[in-house]
Amino acid sequence: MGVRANSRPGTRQPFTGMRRALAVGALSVLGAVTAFAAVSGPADAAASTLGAAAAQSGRYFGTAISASKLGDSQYTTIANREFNMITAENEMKIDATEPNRGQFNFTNGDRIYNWAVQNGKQVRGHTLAWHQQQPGWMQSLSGSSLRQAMIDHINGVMSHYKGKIAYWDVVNEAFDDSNGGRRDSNLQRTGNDWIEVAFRTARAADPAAKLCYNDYNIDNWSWAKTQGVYNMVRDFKSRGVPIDCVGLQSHFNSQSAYNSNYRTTISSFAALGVDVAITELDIQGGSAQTYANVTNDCLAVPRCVGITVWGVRDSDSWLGANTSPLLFDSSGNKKAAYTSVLNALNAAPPVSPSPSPSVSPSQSPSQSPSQSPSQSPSQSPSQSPSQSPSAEPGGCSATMRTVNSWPGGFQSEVTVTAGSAPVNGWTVNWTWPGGQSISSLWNGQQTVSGSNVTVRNAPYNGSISAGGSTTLGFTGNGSAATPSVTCTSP
Ligand code: 9MR
Repeated sequence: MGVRANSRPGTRQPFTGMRRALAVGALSVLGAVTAFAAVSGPADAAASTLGAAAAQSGRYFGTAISASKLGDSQYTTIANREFNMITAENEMKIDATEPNRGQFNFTNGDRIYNWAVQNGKQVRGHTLAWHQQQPGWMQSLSGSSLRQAMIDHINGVMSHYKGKIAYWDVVNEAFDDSNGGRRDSNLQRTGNDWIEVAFRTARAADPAAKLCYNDYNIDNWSWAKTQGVYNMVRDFKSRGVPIDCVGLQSHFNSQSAYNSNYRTTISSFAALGVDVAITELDIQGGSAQTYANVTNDCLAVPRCVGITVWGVRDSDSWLGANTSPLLFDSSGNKKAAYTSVLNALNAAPPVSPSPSPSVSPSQSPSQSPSQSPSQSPSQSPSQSPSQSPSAEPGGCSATMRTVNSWPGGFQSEVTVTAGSAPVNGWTVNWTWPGGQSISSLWNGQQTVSGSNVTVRNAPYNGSISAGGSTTLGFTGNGSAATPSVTCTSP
């Protein structure tokens, strides 16, 4: 059973509850959601806050925020200084946002959202479809009416925040704790396709948000639950179900301990063509070494886009202050774990601005899981993206790369880059060499004429700043190919 939405943070379930966690996300292409990768500097200019230090390698460092604490100046001072990604701890959950069917309430969600953006931070949305923290009316539904209620809820919340959320935890904690299959729940009993329906609904509701699956106990690569989620993500990518990211909640404790195969887990998910985020990190006992290990594992994988800790001070944690799980003590002092995370972030090599890190074979799992995925990163991404002629000043250029491929299909990404002047509207064009076709495309509007494909910007990503870039993606039928892409702008 779950802890209700109105539970106090310290109110927690027995152990299974302690092992719950949440999701991750990715950087939106929206202007409102800018990539941290733009921040870079000399490698030896150590940053003095977590957010600035993470930004040096194009990542974010976030925290969960509780609306009830926004009046606590020690809390907001630390949060504002250190973090640049914000997750509402409870205020965007189902019971908070739709307490009565069809009546949405965004009062507290908006308080957190507004505090975040007014302080220059991005926001992760948490969470749209979950077996817990459902309002009473939803708990009593089943079958097609519950399915419809889930769809309506996703549409209602995502339309309110349309274009404003970098990553949405679309589905949270849908897998069983031990057997690698789905968790039984009222949502699961509406049919096994409920998760993909949630993702398709979410993509249509806000194409700019990166859509994440979020869960706890999927950190250890050898665990059946990890493999279950991995197989679902692989299946979704192969069938064009829109999923952009996986969130490893990463609530670590003695029974769900950090394992050195964590890096393998992160790189294996990334190799499927999704971003990975650490979404609810806390470590009972607060080991500085374990915090450093977690940070270094994320830094080792280009598509590990950021880390969120699940609270600011120990006294803010759902686990209770006596477990010492976070980076600041209950008086707001930096702990040894804080220093180890900051040092690890500062030691990471800076990256050049790149909104869409590519996946390289070096990210392939170096360890075999005990339950080896049936299909592993033999679907390696293309290392030679196509090049288009260099852009004239004021124009644009575009490249295509293969993100993933499988027998009879593939997934690709096109990066559109502005020249030395901003671009307001763009069109890219290419010709398929061998009968390929697009099955699903996002972040653009396509027109197909035989083997020729033209994609115009979507309503929300036509404006690119000088030297900046944006991406569109698609899944295709046939053999992966990277034809040259031309780009024009008015
Ligand atoms: O920290 C949240 C706590 O305040 C709530 O009472 C609880 C209700 O279920 O949810 C906690 O956050 C959870 C998150 O939403 C999902 N993963 C596990 C987190 C800790 O339980």
